[in-house]
Amino acid sequence: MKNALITGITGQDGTYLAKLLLNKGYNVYGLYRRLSTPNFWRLQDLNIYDKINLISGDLTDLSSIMNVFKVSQPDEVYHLAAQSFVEASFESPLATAEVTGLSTTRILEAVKLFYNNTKVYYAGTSEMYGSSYDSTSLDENSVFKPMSPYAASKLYGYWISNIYRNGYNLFVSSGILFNHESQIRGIEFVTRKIVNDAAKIYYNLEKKIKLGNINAMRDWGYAPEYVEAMYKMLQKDKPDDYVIATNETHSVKEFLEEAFNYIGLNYEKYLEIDKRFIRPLDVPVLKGDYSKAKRELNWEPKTKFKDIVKIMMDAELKRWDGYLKGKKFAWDVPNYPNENSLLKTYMVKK
Ligand code: NAP
Ligand code: F7E
Repeated sequence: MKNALITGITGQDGTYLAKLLLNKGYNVYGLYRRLSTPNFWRLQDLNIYDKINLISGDLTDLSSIMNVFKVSQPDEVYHLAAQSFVEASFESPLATAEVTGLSTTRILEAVKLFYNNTKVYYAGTSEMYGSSYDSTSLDENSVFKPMSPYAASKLYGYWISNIYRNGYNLFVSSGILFNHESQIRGIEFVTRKIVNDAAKIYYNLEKKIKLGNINAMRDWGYAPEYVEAMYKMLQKDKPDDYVIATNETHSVKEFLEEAFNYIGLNYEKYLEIDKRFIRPLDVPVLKGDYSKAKRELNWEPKTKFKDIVKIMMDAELKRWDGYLKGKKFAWDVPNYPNENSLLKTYMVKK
C-alpha cells in the first residue's frame, strides 16, 4: 500500500485528491494548520474526515515539514498548500511569497536530503502566464509574465521545482492548472461568490451582488477532474510539466449571466460594480491548450462551462434551501479534531 502526503488537505483540491487516493487504496496523510476555528468542513462534506491521517504543522516551519515527512514516509507528495487567493496576495505580498513561494523549497529540500525516491507534484498555475498573450491558447512552452505577487511566488515555485528536477535528478512534476471550480470552492473566488449570491437573491436573503472586473476571461474547469491529472502525472516514469485546462475561455460576465439565467433572473438588476474588488493588475484573459496532457496522460476535461455553472448553482440552491429549513451543515459546526485520531509527530520513534 502506498503512502501519499497532501499539503493543503483542507482546501478544495486537497479534499478531492484525498478522496481519489483513498479510492485507489493509498494511506493518505495530510498536513493541516491548527486554526482557532477548525476548518475540516470540506473533508466532512465528502465523508473522508475519519479516513485520513491529519498531521498539524505550518508550511513556513521547516520542522513541521521534516516531521510530516517522518510520520508519513511518503511515496508521493502532492504539494498543494498555498496562499492561493490572488486578491489577498496584493494585501499580503510578503506572506504570500513565504508560503506560496519559499515553502516549495522547504518541501524539495526534505526530498533532496532524505527522501530521494519520493515523487513530488507541484501546483503550478495559469496565473504564471499573466499578460503574455491575448486569447491564444497557452501551452507548456508559452512565456511567463506574472501580474500579481501570487503569480510571482508560484513562478518561483515552478522554477525551483525544475531546478531540483534537473539538478538533483528528483521526480518533481508541475501541473500548470487553469482555474478549476466546484461546489466546495472557497467562497471568495468569483464563481462560488456568484452562485452563492445568486442563490441568496433567489431566496430573498440578499439584494445585490457586488463584483469587480467582470470583463476578465478565464478557462474554467471542474476540480474533481483536475486532481485526476495530478495523480496521473506521478504515475509516469519521468517527471514533466503539463497544462491542465479546457481550451475554452469565458468572461466573468458570462458566468454571471449563465448563473442568473438558470434561476430565471436578470443579473443586470442586481449587479453593482464595487471598486474594492478591482485588483491593481488583473490578468485579462486565459485559455489553456491541454494537448500534451491528452497525449501523454490520457487526460481530458469532461465537464464544460455550462455544466459547471449548473452543478455549482444546484449545490448552492440546495444549501440555502436547507438553511431556510433549519438544516445544519458541516461548515456550521466547527469539528474539533478528536485528539486520539491525530498523529503526534513527537511520538514517532527514531
Ligand atoms: P485552497 O482551497 O485555497 O487551499 C489551500 C490550502 O493551503 C488550504 O488547505 C490551506 O489551509 C493551506 N495552507 C495555506 N497556508 C498554509 C500554511 N501556512 N501552512 C499549511 N497549510 C497552508 O486552494 P485550492 O483551490 O485547493 O488550490 C490548491 C493549489 O493549487 C494551491 O496551491 C493553488 O494555488 C493552486 N492552484 C489552484 C487553482 C484553482 O483554480 N483552484 C488553479 C491553479 C493552481 P487552510 O484551510 O488552513 O487555509
Ligand atoms: O478571479 C475577477 C477577478 O479570484 C477570477 C485561484 O484559484 O485561479 C484562481 O485565481 C477573475 C479575476 O480567481 C470579482 O478580477 C471580478 O479576473 O475567482 P478568482 P483567479 O484570480 O483567476 C488561478 C488559476 C489560481 O491559481 C488561483 O489560486 O474574476 N473578479 N469580480 C472577481 N474575483 C473575485 N474573487 N471577486 C470578485 O468580486
